[in-house]
Amino acid sequence: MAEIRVPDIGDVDEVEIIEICVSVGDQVNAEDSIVVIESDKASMDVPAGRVGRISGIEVKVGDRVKQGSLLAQIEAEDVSVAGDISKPAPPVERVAAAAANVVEAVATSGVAAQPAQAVSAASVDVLLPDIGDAKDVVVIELAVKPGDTVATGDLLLVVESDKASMEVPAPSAGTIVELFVALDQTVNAGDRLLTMKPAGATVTSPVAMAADVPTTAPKSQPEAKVAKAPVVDDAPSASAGSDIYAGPAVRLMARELGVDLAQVHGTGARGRIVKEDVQAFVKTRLQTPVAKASSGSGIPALPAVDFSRFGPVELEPMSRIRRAGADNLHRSWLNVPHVTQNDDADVTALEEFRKSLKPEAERRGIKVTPLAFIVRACCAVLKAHPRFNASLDPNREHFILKRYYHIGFAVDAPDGLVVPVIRDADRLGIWELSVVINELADKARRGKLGMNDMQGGTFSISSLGALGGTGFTPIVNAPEVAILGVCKLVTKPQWNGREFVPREVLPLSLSYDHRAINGAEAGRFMVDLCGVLADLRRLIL
Ligand code: CAO
Repeated sequence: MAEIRVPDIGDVDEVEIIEICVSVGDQVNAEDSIVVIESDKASMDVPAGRVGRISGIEVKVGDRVKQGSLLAQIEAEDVSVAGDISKPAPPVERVAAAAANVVEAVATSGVAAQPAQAVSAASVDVLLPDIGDAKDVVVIELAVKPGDTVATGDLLLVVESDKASMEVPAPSAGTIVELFVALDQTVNAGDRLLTMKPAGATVTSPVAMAADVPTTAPKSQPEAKVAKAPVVDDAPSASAGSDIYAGPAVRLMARELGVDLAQVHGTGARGRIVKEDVQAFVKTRLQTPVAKASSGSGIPALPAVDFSRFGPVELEPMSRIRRAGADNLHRSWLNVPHVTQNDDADVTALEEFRKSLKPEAERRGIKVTPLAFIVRACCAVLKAHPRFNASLDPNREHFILKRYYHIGFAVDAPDGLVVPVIRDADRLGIWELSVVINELADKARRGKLGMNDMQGGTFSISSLGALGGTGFTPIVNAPEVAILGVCKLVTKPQWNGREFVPREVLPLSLSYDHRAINGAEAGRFMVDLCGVLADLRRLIL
């Protein structure tokens, strides 16, 4: 039996118990919150500190407690790492003061502060690095466990967003002390993933770390940094942009259930959102009659049909990427007024030229398809028509014209449609473009695209040219404003004024956001694009 006591609370005399997160008999993990305490500056989750079963709770909501006060008892199972949780962490004046400053900085500026220096610096926390604009990525692979030794760069774990997966490597050689994440758990940039002891340091008890003074986790550190639990949650008066008053445990629960905490009414002290509020919110939503539910856009939902009444059916699971793709496409389709403009480009000369490159391409080991030429031509035409290489600002007051040309192209990968991005495509020649397209398509098909491979696109191309078709309506890859669909080139008779002559014709379908682009502008864009594809010499004009 071990005791859980109030850890070092810096220079604060007393704190209030504002939430009790467990009941007697609950099985808990080391990082699970037992209670939430609050001073006049910040609130703080007190973690269990080890794996075990809660055998007693000694406080109730509203109690005022001091550092070292008994909170709960636990029948601990975890005896692998030394540490006595019955003792509060020794007060450390210097760090307590630093931590108080951090809390103050968060409360006044709303900007995440760097953590104070660690007291017991033998262990370091590895945080999830910057993951671009992805949110709530899922841990899909854990490559290490406590006790494992790793070298710098060894794989620690793999996370996956809607679009891509990313490997998190060891920032230094050392020994894994404790994991704070599990498979399928959702994490965000700055979240603590694990603690490791760098080679040459002595092991620190995870419990001792959990009793360290509060601080904030950095939001987007590219590499692992020292940080300590428990994590401070902003007080109600804290930063703009963090109006939600809830502790980490409640936030985790909300993330797992897909609940937007902004919509949840808090019934805890001073309006704090507690677990019961999240549960009540979910219950209410589930009880909303399906027939009355809408898709969120005022569109009546389709009725659920039991198809097995009409014949045998089989359920085939949709991959995560396919589900996410479906959501993105639906969102774009509902938000963007689409218009599609079709045209044919005469690519007879282009095809002659491309075919003439074949021997050299073979020598170089490069496959050159029409796509590289289309990307190159699009860059030239986008420069002449900057609104096609733009986004609308959310207030609809400006076009955000992008002076870089990152061209996304749809790849039909086994797990679903993905759109890798060719960076600065306007600076690449046909050989380079062909290599990059092949590499990205290959990575996409093997499910190896990283977050960076998929971000920052300014215009997209969806080529079904190898398959067929004479035209289709590609869906704009919002927040981009236009996408070019490409179908199979065919030989067609063209009247040259005297006779019909065979020409190689490439069907193109440009879908665009009609809020950003007028029909006449789209018409001019297509005329110019067809002009460049018909005569590549225009690229050097
Ligand atoms: N017309 C006729 N033939 C074409 C063509 C076109 N428009 N585009 C490509 N081809 C030919 C290529 O030249 C190649 O022929 P060879 O094998 O004789 O050299 C063959 O078709 C196969 O090309 P590819 O598909 O390997 O290469 P690509 O550069 O044309 O396209 C990629 C690469 C990744 C875009 C493509 O493989 C792909 O995945 N397309 C599907 C995109 C998709 O799903 N879009 C729908 C998204 S929903 O809007």
